[in-house]
Amino acid sequence: MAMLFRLLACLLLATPIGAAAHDVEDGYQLWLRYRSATPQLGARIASTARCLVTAGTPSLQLQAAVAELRLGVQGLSGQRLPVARELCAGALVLATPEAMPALRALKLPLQALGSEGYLLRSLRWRGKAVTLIAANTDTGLLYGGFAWLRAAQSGADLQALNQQSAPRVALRVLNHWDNLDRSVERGYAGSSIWDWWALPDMRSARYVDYARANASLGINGTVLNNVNAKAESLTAPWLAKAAALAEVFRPYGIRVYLSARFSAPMEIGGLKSADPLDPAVRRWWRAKADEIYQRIPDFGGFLVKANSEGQPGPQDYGRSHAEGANMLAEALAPHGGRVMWRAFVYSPEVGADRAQQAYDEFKPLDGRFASNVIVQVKNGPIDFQPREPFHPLFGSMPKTAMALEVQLTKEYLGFASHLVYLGPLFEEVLKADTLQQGPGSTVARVIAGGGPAALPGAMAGVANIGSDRNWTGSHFDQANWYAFGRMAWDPDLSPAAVAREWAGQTFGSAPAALDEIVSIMLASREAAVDYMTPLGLHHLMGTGHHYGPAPWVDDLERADWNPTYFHRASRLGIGFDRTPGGSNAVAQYAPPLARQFAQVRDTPENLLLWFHHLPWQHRMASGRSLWHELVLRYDRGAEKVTEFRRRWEALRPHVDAQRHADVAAALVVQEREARWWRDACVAYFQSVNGLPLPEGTRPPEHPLAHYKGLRFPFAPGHGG
Ligand code: BDP
Repeated sequence: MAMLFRLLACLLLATPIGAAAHDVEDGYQLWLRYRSATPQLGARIASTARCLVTAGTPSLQLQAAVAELRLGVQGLSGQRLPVARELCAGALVLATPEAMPALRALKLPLQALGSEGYLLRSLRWRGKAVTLIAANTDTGLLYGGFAWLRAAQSGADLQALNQQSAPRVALRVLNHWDNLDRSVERGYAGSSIWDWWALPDMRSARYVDYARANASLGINGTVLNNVNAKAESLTAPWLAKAAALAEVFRPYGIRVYLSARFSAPMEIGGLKSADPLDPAVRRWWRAKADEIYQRIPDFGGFLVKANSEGQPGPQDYGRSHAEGANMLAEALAPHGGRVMWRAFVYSPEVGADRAQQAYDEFKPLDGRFASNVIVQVKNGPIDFQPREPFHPLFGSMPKTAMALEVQLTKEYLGFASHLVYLGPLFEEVLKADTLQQGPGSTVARVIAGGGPAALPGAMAGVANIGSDRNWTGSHFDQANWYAFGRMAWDPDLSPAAVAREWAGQTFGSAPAALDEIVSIMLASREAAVDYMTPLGLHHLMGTGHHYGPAPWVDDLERADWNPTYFHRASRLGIGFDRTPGGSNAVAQYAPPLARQFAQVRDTPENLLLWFHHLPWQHRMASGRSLWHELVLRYDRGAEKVTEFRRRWEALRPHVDAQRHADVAAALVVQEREARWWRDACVAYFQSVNGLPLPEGTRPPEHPLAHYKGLRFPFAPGHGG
């Protein structure tokens, strides 16, 4: 019996997405469950997918598209989708003009689709009603196939389709912070999905499902290893492992990249230096690039963290970031590879304001980077906080290709257990108008690249994926992977629309339940800001692991690692003065924004204490004092989570039992931790200002000493 049970468990665990695992709702299938909400919907889908017509020699990408459509249609309608050479009524036709020259006669706007875009159109062709999925390349067809499946699942009228879409951002790349021992820096979803030890010989079926999930969103690149990189990842045995993964991902339009350690020529090349101007070092990197491309012909390139948090870099030799990046760019250029050079740096000496340092170092280098270098900038000037203003480098380097880096793994937003949907955070930064090149120079425009210099652009997401059965450690964190991919493809998509798409495919619930799920998701990020760092506060998290609140910490090795450095609370007031009277970080923004942020009354309240140091008695727009407002926000955030928990409970009849229970359990944790955040921060700030709590406010559950005494030596994601 036990044996049988184990056998059954093995079979279930090995079931790929979309296969006959329909009765298991454990989150493994992500948004690719392919189940119809109603038999009517299934029948409608079947009537528009009676046969699948392709032309030409099927490339790997076309084969992947065909396999996915067959899997999807079978799942959604219960009908097989036969592949045919001749048109049938209700055909799905997958075609590029090259493979099917007859397509040209239809005069479709294919030019605008570029090499990855697609077009879906219901039309009559040769007397038959068909659905055309057209693109210029087979990768475009793959994306088009996924778009058709998405339309089918969201109840679109499949007989009147007329969509066309091309990615606005050229490179849409996941960054895995995965170590070679399979631990994951800031990973909260188990260990690395890359079973490095078993690779290259053993290739988990999961790699294919990973690639399918990414391709369904248009993600076209993945950096396999941690930015805090080990040189070993560039040695032959590790390149063989990377090559095996590249082979699995190729049919899905995904290129593999590696994080490169700047000092690798010394560590694995036996050289005495890694100076980017040393000819021997340059030769070494050129040979290394040649070796990589021999194994991985479509290798994407290197991601580099240099001279940041102790990592080696060009400044160790008195060279600039541009000189360092250009050396690697030169090695990759003959093969069409790129360097993603991170701007997350802060100098070894503690300067006036950590928020200013990346701009100070990189802005003067504009125009000095090789054309295949992309400078990768975090969304805000500090570090993936619940809320930051956009990074002032966006728009400030018009001659440089730029990437926006966001963090899907929620290091500063409650790890995997807090339900925090990041769509609104992505939107906030993407839509932020830098005003640097006149009105409308939004961050989205900057990373869309193009312009006279024809720069490429990119968006990178620090992955939240691990070996957990549900991939991301919690069901709702899948939505952050989803939103990253969809919004990198089209930064104009609204977080609400994306949430709805995701929830519809993931839970397949009835519309009323979907409204409720989406509404919780949309409120969740603001709730987290409120219970963690309201009104522009930032970096109040516990030391090292960043788990929970520790606003009192003031004794770290570097002053600018201390929460007290960031909030600057005293008996008199709170906040970081970044106006001309303070650090003058505001001057890094375009003049109208610099002026706006310099004035208390013009600064958005949600960034108030980011830019200003204010007395506790400062009058807020609500008429309340700053102190009262702060406590109120903390209360509001914590109460919101209690409300989410209640609302989720009411959704029980509409969500399958296991996933409902999983989310409910996580919400209990989130509710407890939101209160902990609120109580610890209120207790601490009160100990600093000595003011009474606003009338009717609940006192913290424990004295401050209790919160200060909490230790979490084994918190996840923090290698030490
Ligand atoms: C910080 C993380 C650290 C990363 C660093 C980075 O705490 O683990 O290495 O960002 O982005 O937020 O390089």
